[in-house]
Amino acid sequence: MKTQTRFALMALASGLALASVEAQTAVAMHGRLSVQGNRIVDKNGAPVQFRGMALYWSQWKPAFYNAACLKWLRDDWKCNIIRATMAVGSGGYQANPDKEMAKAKAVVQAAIDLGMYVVVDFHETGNGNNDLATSKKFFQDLSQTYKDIPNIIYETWNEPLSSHAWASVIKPYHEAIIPVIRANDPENLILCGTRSWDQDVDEAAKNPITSSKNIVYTLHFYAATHKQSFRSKAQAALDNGIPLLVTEGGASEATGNGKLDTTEMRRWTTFLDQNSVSWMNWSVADLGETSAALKPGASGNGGWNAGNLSASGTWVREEIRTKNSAIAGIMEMTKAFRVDQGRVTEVNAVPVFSDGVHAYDVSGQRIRILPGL
Ligand code: IDC
Repeated sequence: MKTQTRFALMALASGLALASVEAQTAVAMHGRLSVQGNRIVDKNGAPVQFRGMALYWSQWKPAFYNAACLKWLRDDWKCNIIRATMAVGSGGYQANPDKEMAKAKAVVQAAIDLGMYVVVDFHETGNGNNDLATSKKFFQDLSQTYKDIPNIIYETWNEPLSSHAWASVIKPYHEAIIPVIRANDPENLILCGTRSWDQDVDEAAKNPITSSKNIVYTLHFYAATHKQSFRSKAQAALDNGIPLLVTEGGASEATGNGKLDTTEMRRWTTFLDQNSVSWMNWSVADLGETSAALKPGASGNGGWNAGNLSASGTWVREEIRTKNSAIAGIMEMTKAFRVDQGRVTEVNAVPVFSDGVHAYDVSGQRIRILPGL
């Protein structure tokens, strides 16, 4: 989907080159995702990395499950991916299937309209395998409804515990849910949770799921608790050939509260960038806890000012905005026209990075934007 942004730039570095650029959303640019080796790639086979936010538990913070909130996260935070964290127990989908599914669908529809990727998470902490019928019903409904759109990514079990064995409990659970999704949706990514709250990705890599393509493994980290040894496990998993995606990552302690460790968080985001691992931050909520991006009382519809953001929210917004804006420059390139000695030629996909003010060519050389051209 195109937005109204149109600008032109002159590449001083390469003589008389003129490019006209039209903005595109992440999904318009990258389309259907798939897995190649340990990377997620786009419709053209190019590795991609997305950054965004995880919404908080759906039954406790439903105010954020709407299009206005997502639009603000896309336009102000520059998020290109979002996670609907669909509570199962604790008054979630098990007790109120229609009510909770309606929230999931509101978020997916908003993501479709806004050209964002959307992870729908079966937010069972612990006992995802206890009620297979509920889980199958959830994913049958979603995959039947959204089988034709590239935006959706299914997350089958938020966090298995350390007491669940990968080989005999977790992997068989995923292998039971995957065919339910695949009967409707043969292509879109399926994220599979790993042992010990999505930390033992190295174990999954040694015994991966082979019954379907486009399987990605979930990694969670809370930087004030999980440090280098957890990154080493993630590196081992990647080295063993499986792709990872972080559906919850943040600078707080594992409780979601406690210390905010932005030094360790920086180490994590550097690691994720080096390995093209997409991530979402926990969480979009207006709570007093450290991991909540918003201070109590912030609107459910976005429009947040600096005073609405917590210390975590301030840091994470800056990180997502800065890094996704560089990508947005590439995403915005649909057509380029080169003018050389009076001759105009159309060229394809000239890679140009933009921070919204300046544009840069691939070598990092600054290119001047000429407004109005
Ligand atoms: C936490 C919330 C907290 C809530 C708790 C309930 O931040 O307000 O009281 O759930 O269990 C996870 C879970 C995620 C947790 C988060 C922080 O997936 O539900 O949210 N966390 O503890 N895994 C590791 C950390």
